[in-house]
Amino acid sequence: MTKLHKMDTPVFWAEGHPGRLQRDTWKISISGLCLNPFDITWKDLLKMPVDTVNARLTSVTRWSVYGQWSGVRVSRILEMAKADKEVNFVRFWSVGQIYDTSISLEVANLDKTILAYAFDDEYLDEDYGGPVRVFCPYLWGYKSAKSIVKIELMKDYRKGYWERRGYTDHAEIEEGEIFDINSGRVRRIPGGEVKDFLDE
Ligand SMILES: Nc1nc2c(c(=O)[nH]1)N[C@H]1C(S)=C(S)[C@@H](COP(=O)(O)O)O[C@H]1N2
Ligand SMILES: [Mo]
Repeated sequence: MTKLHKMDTPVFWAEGHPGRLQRDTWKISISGLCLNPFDITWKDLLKMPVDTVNARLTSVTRWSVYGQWSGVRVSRILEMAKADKEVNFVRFWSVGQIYDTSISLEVANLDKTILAYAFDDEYLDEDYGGPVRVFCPYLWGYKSAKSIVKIELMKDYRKGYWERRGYTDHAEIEEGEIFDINSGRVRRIPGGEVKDFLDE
């Protein structure tokens, strides 16, 4: 059992659980408005410098989990793709390509926005978006698409799975109460990336 399981972190698969996925043959295609579209494999990702982020995944359904996420910064991938000047949004597609979500290029390029493959030094399993998922602590969790197979560079915004169903396009984390998985307590968050609690 991984740490995320032990802490009883919710497992969200709105489109249905994908079942077993193979790390060794995992491949993410980077396409859209760029000079150098390419595929990146699990092995390629592991050869890149490791970017480690100590931060929280916080769901609009009012829970938040803290830990050490590691992987590769999305900005490194965008640099390799040589994005065109007109790119404004980055769209992430999950396995099966039913679930997608997009973030602004600006947020995609922030340091803590990563393609994550591990949590607290354990590889992510399928429940939590392995082999590779987006981890973006700045925004509500629905922007952190799991089990990524495709990254698309776009000029114009497209609503994703949850945005079409009414969640905001910007996904800014709002002040209010959340259940903190790490402490097992309900706590108040200030809004924006969750770093501290208001009741500390
Ligand atoms: N493919 C896919 N990615 C997804 C989701 C989903 O339903 N399917 N749910 C999102 C939401 S709403 C949240 S809060 C987080 C939850 O991550 P977890 O299931 O690993 O806890 O994943 C996000 N990524
Ligand atoms: Mo969520």
